[in-house]
Amino acid sequence: MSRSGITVTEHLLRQQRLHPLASGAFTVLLSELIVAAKIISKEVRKSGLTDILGLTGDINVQGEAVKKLDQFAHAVIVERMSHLGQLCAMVSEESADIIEIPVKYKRGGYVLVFDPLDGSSNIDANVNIGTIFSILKKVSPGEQVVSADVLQPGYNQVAAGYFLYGTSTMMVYTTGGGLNGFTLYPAIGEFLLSHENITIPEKGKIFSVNMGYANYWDENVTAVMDHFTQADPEKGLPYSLRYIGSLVADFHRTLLYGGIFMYPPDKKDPKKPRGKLRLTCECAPLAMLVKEAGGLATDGETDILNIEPEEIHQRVPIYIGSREDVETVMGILKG
Ligand code: AHM
Ligand code: MG
Repeated sequence: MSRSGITVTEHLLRQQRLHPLASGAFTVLLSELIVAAKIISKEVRKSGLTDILGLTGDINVQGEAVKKLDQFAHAVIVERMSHLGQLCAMVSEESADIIEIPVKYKRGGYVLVFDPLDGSSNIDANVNIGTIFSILKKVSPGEQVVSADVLQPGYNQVAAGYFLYGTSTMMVYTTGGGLNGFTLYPAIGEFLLSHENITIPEKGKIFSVNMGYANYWDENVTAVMDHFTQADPEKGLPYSLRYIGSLVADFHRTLLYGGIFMYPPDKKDPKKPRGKLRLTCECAPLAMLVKEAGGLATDGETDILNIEPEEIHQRVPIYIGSREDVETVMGILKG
């Protein structure tokens, strides 16, 4: 039993005690990730005041402009997590290749997959951004890291979550036994339990999608949006449209208020025919969270958690949120 206001460390230790064989390695890993997020949060908070804001002039592996804070967040996480002894490898949205733990450090049995600063195109406008993470257990024997250790389907995740740098800094995470949210209390530097056992409403009143791409969608995707914009008050339609353009923030609102977030496939960029969002560091962790909350996530055909990744930066369409809304969309997409 939890109690509102307990620290995330106490919460992690309680979760650990529920698994008598747990070594504590996992708790150490998450605790260190929390320290990294506190450092990133502190830097994000002062971003408007320092020279750290702005473009570095570099392009990341996905061909997008990289902001300095993305690189800062990536570096903080890699540095702090490398020498812990609990990880064998990391995958970051900001790195083209798998980051193996250097041989000079002890290697452990977990893999950390993360998007260091999601929504970073919004930094200059002071809009909410966040860090998304997923934790997997190494599946191959021995010390060596093979692609199967990293390319695991979402249902293999042992934990997932995000840190949201918004009006306050929050951590939302699950290890499979429910979904809980913690808010950083800056005066004491601790995350305190503020959202216990989060559940998503069965059906919402908000849809979230980049409507600017309407002319790049297939007919079935257009039919989905026609559904949500219908004038039919008896069916609770139309839905309101909300789109921040920062996945972690759009997802957080969807989790708390209900409704659906969508990034469908579009013909805008021939290099990205399956949408923009990445399976391993964005969609799979959020799919684990929404499932814990009682919602659903699909690429239109397959549950996001059942997709076997073929490469670390693979992109997938996503429809995620309240169960009824996602089921409605799946029905429309089938035609
Ligand atoms: P990023 O990880 O490079 O910041 O890109 C992902 C972001 C998501 O946060 C957001 O949902 C999406 O890009 C918005 O894309 P678009 O501008 O195409 O709507
Ligand atoms: Mg990003």
